[in-house]
Amino acid sequence: MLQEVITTCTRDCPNACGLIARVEKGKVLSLVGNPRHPVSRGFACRKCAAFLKRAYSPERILTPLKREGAAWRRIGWDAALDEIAGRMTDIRDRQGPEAILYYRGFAQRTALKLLNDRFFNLFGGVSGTRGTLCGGTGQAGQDLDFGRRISHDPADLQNSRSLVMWGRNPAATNPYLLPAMAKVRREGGRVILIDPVRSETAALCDQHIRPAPGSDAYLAMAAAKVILSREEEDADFLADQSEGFTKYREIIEVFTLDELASLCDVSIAGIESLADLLTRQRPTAILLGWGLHRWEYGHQTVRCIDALGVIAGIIGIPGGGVSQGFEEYAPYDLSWTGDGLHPERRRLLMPMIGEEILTARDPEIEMIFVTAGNPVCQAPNSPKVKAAFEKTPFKVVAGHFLDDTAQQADIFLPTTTFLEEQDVVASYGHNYVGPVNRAIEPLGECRSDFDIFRGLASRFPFAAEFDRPAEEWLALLLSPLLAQEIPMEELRQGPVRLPDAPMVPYVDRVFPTPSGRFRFITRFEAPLRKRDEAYPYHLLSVSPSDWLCSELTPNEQGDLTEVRINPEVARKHGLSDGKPARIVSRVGSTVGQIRISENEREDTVVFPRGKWLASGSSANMLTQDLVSKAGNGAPYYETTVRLEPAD
Ligand SMILES: Nc1nc2c(c(=O)[nH]1)N[C@H]1C(S)=C(S)[C@@H](COP(=O)(O)OP(=O)(O)OC[C@H]3O[C@@H](n4cnc5c(=O)[nH]c(N)nc54)[C@H](O)[C@@H]3O)O[C@H]1N2
Ligand SMILES: Nc1nc2c(c(=O)[nH]1)N[C@H]1C(S)=C(S)[C@@H](COP(=O)(O)OP(=O)(O)OC[C@H]3O[C@@H](n4cnc5c(=O)[nH]c(N)nc54)[C@H](O)[C@@H]3O)O[C@H]1N2
Ligand SMILES: [Mo]
Repeated sequence: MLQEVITTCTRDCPNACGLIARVEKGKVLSLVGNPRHPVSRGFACRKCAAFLKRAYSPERILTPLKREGAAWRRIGWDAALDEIAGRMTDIRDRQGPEAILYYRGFAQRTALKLLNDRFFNLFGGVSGTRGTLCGGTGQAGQDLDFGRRISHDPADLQNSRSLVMWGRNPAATNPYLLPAMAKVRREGGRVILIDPVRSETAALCDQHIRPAPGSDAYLAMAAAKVILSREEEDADFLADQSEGFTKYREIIEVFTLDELASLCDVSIAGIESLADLLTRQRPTAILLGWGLHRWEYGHQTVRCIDALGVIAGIIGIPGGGVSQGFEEYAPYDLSWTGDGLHPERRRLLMPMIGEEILTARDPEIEMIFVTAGNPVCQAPNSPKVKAAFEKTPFKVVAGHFLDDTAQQADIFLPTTTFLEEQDVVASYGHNYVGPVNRAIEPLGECRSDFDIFRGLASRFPFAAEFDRPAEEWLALLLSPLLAQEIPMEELRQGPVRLPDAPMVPYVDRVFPTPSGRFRFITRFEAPLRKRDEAYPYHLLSVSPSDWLCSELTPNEQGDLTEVRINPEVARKHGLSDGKPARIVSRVGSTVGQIRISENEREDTVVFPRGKWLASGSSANMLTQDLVSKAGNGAPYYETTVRLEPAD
């Protein structure tokens, strides 16, 4: 009998689509969009169909494994958990708990996975991580400006007359935006893409502005300058609801419009078209993507765009706003993570995790426990991260496949996918919490992270502090939501909108800053990007459209990553379309397959991220491990490279 299970995609994507799993005889036959999800509205992307192949892949690991020399040996759960608990106790007794590093990746961010932290806190407070590989930089910028980053609800896009996709590629990464873009255009409004790369989204826009990589702050200043020179700014807002405007104006007065145009490499006409859109096709919604974050001064870029939004008068109005992302942990009572059980423990910087592990002292890192991440492949400077893992005596990795990080493990623990889990998930791309209902029993011997940590906790004196059924934990974690008269049964049946989330933030134009006003950026540091003649091209290691982060199977590592370059660049280095090329940075080198494209800039190499080191075609073999100036983000795109033919 065919059974339909309502669930939600929990993968690392802002869409968090409502899904229906069609199940027969304990097997998911198809995963389709849930038409009753107000944001994804029945849509499910092709990565979703591919996910079934992933979940049922013959390469998926379904039993715990223990490394023996170069080989893996199957072991039972009890043996695996006993050994982990024993090693942890020994390390804590000799070196203290901070000799253990817990690394929680981004692959899956459901409610119950917050309890992973609870386990480590009950154990004694191990070393954690700080900062992020994803969106921290821009968020830091918006927190400075608005007091707290709050985005417009996606439903508010129906009020927009024009849109700016700024460093965002929804055609690949966020499909719920596509109908909104189409609607604006149908109704005579324009959609502008701002991206140094000719992304999949470009074809869905009216105009593509291609600034020099990392130069958007100048573009935003230039558009603001045009609006101010035309005296089309929102003068009331500037006078009554903002602070720092005079200082900000001094920053932009330093440059002439021509200088700004040259700094961002956008024509005056291009700059004017952006200013026109903002002031003459109001309201405009500016949607910031994650590409903007991956720069050392990404927070300044975002702050300059926020300033442009204020000057254009699109803040606090329906259909407007400078929106960026949502709080995926907003619905929960975070005290259950147990972060308050100890004085603040050591936290290693995620963007420099290799360096941080290698240089950690008092105590040194003796053990790493990884869940839901593949840092050897996805964190900057893979060679260094790999060296750090190799140097660490004991590693446990919980995941689905033997990826680059799992290959470093001494013990590999096989985890369930969301099809096999009972949980809930919020989104970093909208305001709904969605149910994760178990569609099938765990495959093989797989266990959810929750069951893994519950099993581990049962081996320690604090077992009782962890030992509750999942549903009970969910009720505790979700207590802020349940307190608002949203019963758990309702949440099991379909997505629920967070009642406190505004449709339009800052409508009263009062901001959660100390003064209650919007804060303009008042000091601008020009990024010092000296052209490195030996490595002249910016490596833009963007999100791939065909897969998610590093979620590929070993089988899918065969083809080289397709690397897009301009014909002039190809000519200069003797590279041909379809042929392999070696890409070299100051960190390392890797190989890709050249795709020559008229539409790419002459100063970029576009290299989709995610293929494993094992493929020989992996972006982070090249990237420098730096940290952004605000928000502890990972400025992947500061890395520059050179190209040479490869055979
Ligand atoms: N198919 C697919 N979907 C995904 C992911 C995936 O791997 N594959 N990853 C998920 C994750 S983890 C995230 S964080 C999101 C990311 O979602 P997006 O932000 O939409 O995607 P990115 O490719 O990270 O970056 C968007 C664009 O920013 C551009 N960019 C880079 N530098 C600059 C710059 O200096 N200025 C401007 N204006 N643009 C710039 C890039 O060229 C890129 O096209 O997507 C999620 N969805
Ligand atoms: N060069 C370059 N690198 C980048 C970026 C870039 O723009 N350029 N972007 C960065 C961004 S935005 C992000 S978010 C990061 C993402 O990087 P990571 O946080 O490392 O995430 P994934 O690659 O998604 O991790 C995938 C692994 O998680 C495991 N996994 C999946 N679900 C679960 C689960 O429920 N439990 C457990 N225990 N394991 C699970 C699977 O085994 C899978 O192999 O990558 C970053 N890396
Ligand atoms: Mo991300």
